[in-house]
Amino acid sequence: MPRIDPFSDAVSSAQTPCVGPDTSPPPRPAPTLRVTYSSLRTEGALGDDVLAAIVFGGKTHCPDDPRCLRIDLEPLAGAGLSEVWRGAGPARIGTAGPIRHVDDGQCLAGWIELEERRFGGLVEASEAAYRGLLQFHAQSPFSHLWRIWNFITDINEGEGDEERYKLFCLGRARAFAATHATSPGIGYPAASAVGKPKGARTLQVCWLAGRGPGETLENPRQVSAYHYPRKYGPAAPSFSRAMLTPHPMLLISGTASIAGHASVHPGDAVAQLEETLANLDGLLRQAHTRSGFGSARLGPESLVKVYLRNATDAAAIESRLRARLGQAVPFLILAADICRSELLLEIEVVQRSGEVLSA
Ligand code: 3EB
Repeated sequence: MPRIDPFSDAVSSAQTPCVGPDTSPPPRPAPTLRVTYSSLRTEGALGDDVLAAIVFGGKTHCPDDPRCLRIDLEPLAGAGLSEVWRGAGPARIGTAGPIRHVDDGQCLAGWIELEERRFGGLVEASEAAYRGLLQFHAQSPFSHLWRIWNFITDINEGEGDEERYKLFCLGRARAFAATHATSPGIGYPAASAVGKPKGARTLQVCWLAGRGPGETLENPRQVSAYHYPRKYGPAAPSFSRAMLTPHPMLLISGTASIAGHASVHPGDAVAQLEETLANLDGLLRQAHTRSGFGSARLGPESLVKVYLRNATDAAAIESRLRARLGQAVPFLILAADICRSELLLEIEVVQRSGEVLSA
């Protein structure tokens, strides 16, 4: 199979800003995107500033509201907490074919769920989902894709190039390659891609986009995912390590125990946690020194979500993370499979505030 690297000629530097076809300057005042882990009360409506409320697992209450989305990953810590994204309000709700979206005039939350069998397989479903969302955003005022979450059933099933994560990557890369022809220079968003351990083969893709460009960041400790060598699959993963939005808010991609491009500490979840935290530190330092963002550390400004393969590791991971972050920092641990079978966990972070120190 030919290798697909749609941006090999377009993105010469990891710090290339994410620039889409809409070149108008970001509107003033700055958008007020916020995110919290909150308990959604059983009664009462969501506030009109809520863009999206993501409910995890089968037991947590999900209000009957089109802005709510259930993700079938069971919480192992932080049960009952939902991820609530708020904008400037009031939220406007819309659909475009299979895409559901909510915006506040500045930022947009969108999602799409596709049944794989209706597309003939995961490559095709993945390509369809990404073609759909990329085309939607090419015509939308929210032309800058900042952050994408991918939820894939049985992500480690299949051998070699047929492993389902690699099939997903191939479909995604094809869609980016096709769209690249019409939107040169669009940078890869930050992303997470994790496995749903049970349930129907429905590909769920959720995202955040904005009117203004973000700045992509790469991790000095890691090879950029879009430059991973061939042995990890026929198409390298299409994502950036982090996206600094104009708010400013740093959206850090799912980060795992990968040094360079190799998985390290196989079989040892605690060692993988330490390596992952070192990777997160590397990214936060990069955001601080290169872009003047934030305090360069995990702390009260951080919103932390752990995807954990084995529930038996939850207690050890929770206590070490609690010791590292302190009592005040909320975090979620969700039971999920990780894209490489030897990886036991993946952590994503939203670094919410932080001053911009340089202009
Ligand atoms: C990694 O660093 C771990 O394919 O969208 C993390 C975040 C990972 C996003 C994706 C994959 C993705 O390669 C896996």
